[in-house]
Amino acid sequence: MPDEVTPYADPMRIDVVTIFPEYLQPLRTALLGKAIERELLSLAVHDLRDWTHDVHRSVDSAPYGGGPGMVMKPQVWGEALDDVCGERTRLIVPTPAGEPFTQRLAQAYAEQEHLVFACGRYEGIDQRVITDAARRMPVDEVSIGDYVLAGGEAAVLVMVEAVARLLPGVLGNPASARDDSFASDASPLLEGPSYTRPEVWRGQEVPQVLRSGDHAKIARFNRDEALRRTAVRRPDLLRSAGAAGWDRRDREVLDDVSAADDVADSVAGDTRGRTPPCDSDGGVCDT
Ligand code: JAH
Repeated sequence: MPDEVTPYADPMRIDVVTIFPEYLQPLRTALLGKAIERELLSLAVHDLRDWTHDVHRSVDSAPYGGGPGMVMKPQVWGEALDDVCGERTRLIVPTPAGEPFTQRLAQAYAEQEHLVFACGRYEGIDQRVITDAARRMPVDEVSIGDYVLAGGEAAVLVMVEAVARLLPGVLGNPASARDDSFASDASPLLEGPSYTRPEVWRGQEVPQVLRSGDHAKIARFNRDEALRRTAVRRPDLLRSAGAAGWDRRDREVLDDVSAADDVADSVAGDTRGRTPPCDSDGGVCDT
């Protein structure tokens, strides 16, 4: 009979190699902490400097070809990965030059037995480390977005959280993971807004339809809001969805957003469905 410390299956194993092991401690908090406690996931964080041999425990050196910054040494990383990786490892290296991390990739990772994350710092890791590891195991260089961090650690926090919540038994309610806006089979729209009690808060009412109990109307309202929000914030998602799946009402809502957009193009100060900025003088005009 399953109880709270009985795993659903063999727990996934995650190893992280970093020069800042304490940076990964948040992974033992909240949902992930509970998953580890319940043995749905086992996590080990390693200090890369444990694989150095010199008195200075040095992990970096100047780049061939010149240029700013330092590059992480291949010998130290090579030995670390030899020890930490196994027969069934998938190695993940966060880098701004990587393939985009998406919900699809999170789902693929959630099906693996063993993930190893290698956190670079400085200008990154000597490329031969990645090439060498790829002789023995699948290796992904992955980016969580188009910005530069000081190292891969924060990206690992993001990816491990995205993966862990997909593991069987981790979420209280298994429907929550399925219904996410980026779940592979869901319609590729952003989620619309959510509301809870009270009905009126600081002068703002919860939309009447959500209190009507008319489930068909509520579903249509939620879809309209999702379409509008996606058109304004992520028009790229609508283009990749393709018009094939739109019903008549979808097209009305989307035409409406583009019509509003055309008007807005000629009006100063328009916010086009984005949240308007706060009006610090309370709307009083000084002219
Ligand atoms: C920066 C090593 N896609 C976000 C991201 C991921 C990793 C890094 N930067 C941004 C990074 C310096 C060294 C990795």
